[in-house]
Amino acid sequence: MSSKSVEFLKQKLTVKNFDKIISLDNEKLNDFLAEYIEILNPKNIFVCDDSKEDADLIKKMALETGEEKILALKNATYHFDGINDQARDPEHTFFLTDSPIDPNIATTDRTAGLKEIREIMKNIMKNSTMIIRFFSLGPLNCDLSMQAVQITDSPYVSHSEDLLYRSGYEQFKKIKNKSRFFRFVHSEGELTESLVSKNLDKRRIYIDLKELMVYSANTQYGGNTLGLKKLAMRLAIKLASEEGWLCEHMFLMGVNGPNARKTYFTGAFPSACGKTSTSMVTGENIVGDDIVYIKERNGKAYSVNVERGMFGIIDGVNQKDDPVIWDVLHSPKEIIFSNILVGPDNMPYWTDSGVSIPDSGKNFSGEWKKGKLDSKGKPIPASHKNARFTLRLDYLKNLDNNLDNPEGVEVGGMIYGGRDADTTVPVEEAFDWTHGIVTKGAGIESETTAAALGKQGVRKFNPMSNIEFLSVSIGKYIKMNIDFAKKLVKVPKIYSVNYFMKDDAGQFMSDKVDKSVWLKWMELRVNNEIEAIKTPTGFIPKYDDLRKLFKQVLGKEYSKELYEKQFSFRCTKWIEKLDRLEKQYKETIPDTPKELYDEYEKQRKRIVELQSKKGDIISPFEL
Ligand code: SPV
Ligand code: MN
Repeated sequence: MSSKSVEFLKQKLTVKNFDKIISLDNEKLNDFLAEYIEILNPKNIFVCDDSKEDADLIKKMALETGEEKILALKNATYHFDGINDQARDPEHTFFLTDSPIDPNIATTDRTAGLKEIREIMKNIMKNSTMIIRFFSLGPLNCDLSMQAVQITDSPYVSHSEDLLYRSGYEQFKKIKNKSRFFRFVHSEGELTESLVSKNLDKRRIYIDLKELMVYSANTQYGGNTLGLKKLAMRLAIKLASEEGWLCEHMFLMGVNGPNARKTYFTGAFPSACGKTSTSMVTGENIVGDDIVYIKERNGKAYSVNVERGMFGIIDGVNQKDDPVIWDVLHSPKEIIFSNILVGPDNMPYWTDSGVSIPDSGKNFSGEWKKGKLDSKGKPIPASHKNARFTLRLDYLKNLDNNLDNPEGVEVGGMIYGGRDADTTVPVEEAFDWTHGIVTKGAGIESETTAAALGKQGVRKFNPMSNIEFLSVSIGKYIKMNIDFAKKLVKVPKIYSVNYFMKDDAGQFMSDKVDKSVWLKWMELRVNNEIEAIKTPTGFIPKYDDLRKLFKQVLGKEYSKELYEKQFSFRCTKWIEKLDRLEKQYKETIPDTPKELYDEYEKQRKRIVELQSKKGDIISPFEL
């Protein structure tokens, strides 16, 4: 096959592009490119290396095709996805497998799926330019990183990936196992006059685990198209399960402790539940906000940010709560705004920014005026709830200096968050690793949000916030998390946080900025500097420690009353949570590890015992 592939590539590529491919000296790559050039049949082909010149060409293409347009903000552009292409599309995202993975994971027959997607993709690039580009997932020259190649006909996708990922053309030459790399094929398909994907009925995202390859067609939204993001994540989880490491839907950040100490935390939160804003908190250092690889080295857990940029939700970003992002979004930096409102002044606007929004402009629905209705008669918001900003992390003044460290950073703690109005306290430490993984990680339930198509506000179980991206069965995935610590001498501590607890009047009990205090508390705990109170579900802060931290970190008085409200133990609510989770695991996850049921049973016993002694809702002062 290979010499034939080389011949074919020679015919199809310009001398310069051909040389770029041949210099990579990778037969599998040659065969892959030859096969897909034949199927996709592009009008032009452009092979992009690590040079600034090539990256600039992609940006120019995005403007020339009109997929991105300039704003009145220097260096920033905007892009719209179609009105029905605003989020990840779980209904058309499938793993191609011959045998099912798990009742909760959508699969489709591999042979039929491949046939279908190849038909959909046949000649799909006949009027466009194919961009071939290489990336490194994770720092360069790092044993945790993975290499990848992306084919796309969308300069917007390629430009976004340029901001979000480390360019990896030269790294690709250094791959040791020449067949171990990820491959992504994307086409936005035919576009409408407004330059959005037209054939949404043929929108497909197909993941082929056997070949470590992903196909995505007739869509533009980043979560469906940026191969390196959630598509690569699914491939990585599979590979990690075979090789004994972890790929998690987690931020990575350094929390600054006393005497210039820094402790690194990873954090898993379902989409739109405060993950990005936690990783960006004032006074701490962000390494990444979405995806990490974690690996054991010398008995310790090391982690890297797979990305080097952010594809963040812009809805609600305001000057007071998100000062660092706010500054960048208003500075002459290379930023792509997507699905925001473009006002008559050609500036970007979004909901809940603290700035008043113009009554008219352009948005994902076309020309927009306040009161405009969609086809179902519902008002179209000025900016979409899932509108995003795409930018490089090195624009941020709170960026950690270890982002590109090929060693990664040592993980001190892991945090699991959710969106829970009535059960779990703002912050709590697990008793140990296994307890943490099964009750906190595998116990995440969250109200659904706008990051995926479908109904919002429904409580859904979401182990490690990773359920949408799992490529191995949930039981196996939980087990691989449990087992990971067996290799460790120094085991990270595990925490849960919940920013969404409401009081009887339906008001949130904590302030957005309070997360800083919870982080500082966890930092002190990881380093064994303070004591805590034991509850049936873990360790919670002592009032005096929090009072001091609120004063130090936020200059706030923290009252005993608020502490009591926030940290009271709610027996019935917790028993109900355990009931729901146990039912879920028993009924839908046949390979749930025994450790999970054992921990749930012990937890239940502890709660029932406490309830019989002290009643249903117990003040932390009585624990
Ligand atoms: C998320 O929704 O978790 C994101 C954005 O990080 S997406 O790329 O759509 O997955
Ligand atoms: Mn995410």
